[in-house]
Amino acid sequence: METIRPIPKEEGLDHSLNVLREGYLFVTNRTIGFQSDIFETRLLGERAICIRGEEAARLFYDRDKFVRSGAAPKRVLKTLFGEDGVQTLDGEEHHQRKAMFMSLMSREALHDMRAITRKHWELAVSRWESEDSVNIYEEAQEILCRVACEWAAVPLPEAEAEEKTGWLAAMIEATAAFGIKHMKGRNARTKAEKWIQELVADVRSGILDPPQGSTLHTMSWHRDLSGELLDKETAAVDIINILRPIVAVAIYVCFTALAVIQQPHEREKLMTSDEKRLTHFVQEVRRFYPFFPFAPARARKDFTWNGYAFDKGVLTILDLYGTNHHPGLWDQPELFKPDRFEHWNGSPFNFIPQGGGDHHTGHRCAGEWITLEIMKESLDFLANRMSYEVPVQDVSFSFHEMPSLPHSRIVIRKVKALK
Ligand code: HEM
Ligand code: MYR
Repeated sequence: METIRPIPKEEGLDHSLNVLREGYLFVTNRTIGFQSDIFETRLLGERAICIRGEEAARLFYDRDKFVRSGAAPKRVLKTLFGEDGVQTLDGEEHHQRKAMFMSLMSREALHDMRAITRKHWELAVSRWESEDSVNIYEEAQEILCRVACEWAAVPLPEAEAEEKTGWLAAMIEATAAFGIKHMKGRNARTKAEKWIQELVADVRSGILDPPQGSTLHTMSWHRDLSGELLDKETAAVDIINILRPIVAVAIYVCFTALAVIQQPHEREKLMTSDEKRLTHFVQEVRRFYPFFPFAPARARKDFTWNGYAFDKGVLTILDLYGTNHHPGLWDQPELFKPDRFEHWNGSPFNFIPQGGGDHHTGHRCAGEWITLEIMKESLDFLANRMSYEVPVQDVSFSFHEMPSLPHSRIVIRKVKALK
């Protein structure tokens, strides 16, 4: 029989406020303090086990051991995820809904995403040539809202682009915020769901006929395990689970711009737009900068892992940021070195900015491949396809802001298209 060892335990009634104070470093700080990649704390009024590292990720994505139902806090469901979306499902229901998402990610669809991204960057850059200064984060959000809608076949009248960008961005920014900012995200979700529900109704009544294979078509006509169409509320939540995160890629675009500015030596290596070099650079952006901090799940049953007891239902938090910076997995994790991806072993559990495990059978991000396409294309523009000046500004970012961003959002001037 396996000997049971106690999980190192943090004293205190509740540490939720520390999550807000320490942000992306909450788990890392304690794993250093305990000298352990597993510890127990209390979050949102209950016991929580926090884990990081490759073996921890392998455990977390074992579907026999963990479920997602009841794991995400209500504030996350009311802003970021939406209710009854794919993130909250388990078992067969999850598998079937996830297959619907993954059917949207064919090689051809990824190619389309790259081409659509290029088109909208080109339009934006030529617009910027006559502007005094450009805020990369804000502009990227609007570019990506147009990209998302075009790729998903969601009609976006020009006059509504700014409004819809604002709704999708507000959901992302509200998740870990309080007060007005949080409420703004909840309201934005209500408005966005209504907008998309009406489109689903229009597709079903024949008023709209989006192309087969597009998000709007696929999700409007998807049938659940019992053979029923998704109710329009759920269809809208999952369509927004495509649109919103594409807008969220603006955060990575902003960090990509920061890396291009701060790493002239690495930028030089991108001069030929070589696909492998672009890939390594954006992989390092995803590893290095803080974005999605951690993922929550609950133990499906009582079990032991490495001698530690997990009780059925216990809230378990996998530290994504901390795994991507684990000193046992990454050489000099606090240095930005794209070339490290030359030798990365491709493990689904050691590099997990968008979750780990398998895209089809687990909860790993459905949009990881399109994220890479958008990022590579955006990087090529930022490094090679336009010239610009970077005025003095505060490009620092904080670990306690979730999501984190360079404080200036990256402002550039005197933009000129190249090539
Ligand atoms: C799930 C991160 C972009 C769609 C996730 C998860 C993370 C994540 C951490 C959860 C993994 C887990 O629960 O174990 C990110 C980041 C992105 C991004 C940092 C960069 C902006 C996208 C894009 C799309 C997308 C572009 C779609 C177009 C989804 C969906 C899920 C998901 C549908 C739920 C998958 C499931 O529960 O099975 N993402 N994501 N994400 N992501 Fe992303
Ligand atoms: C998406 O829109 O799904 C993609 C990424 C959004 C990231 C927002 C990060 C903010 C903090 C999230 C805490 C989540 C805890 C479950």
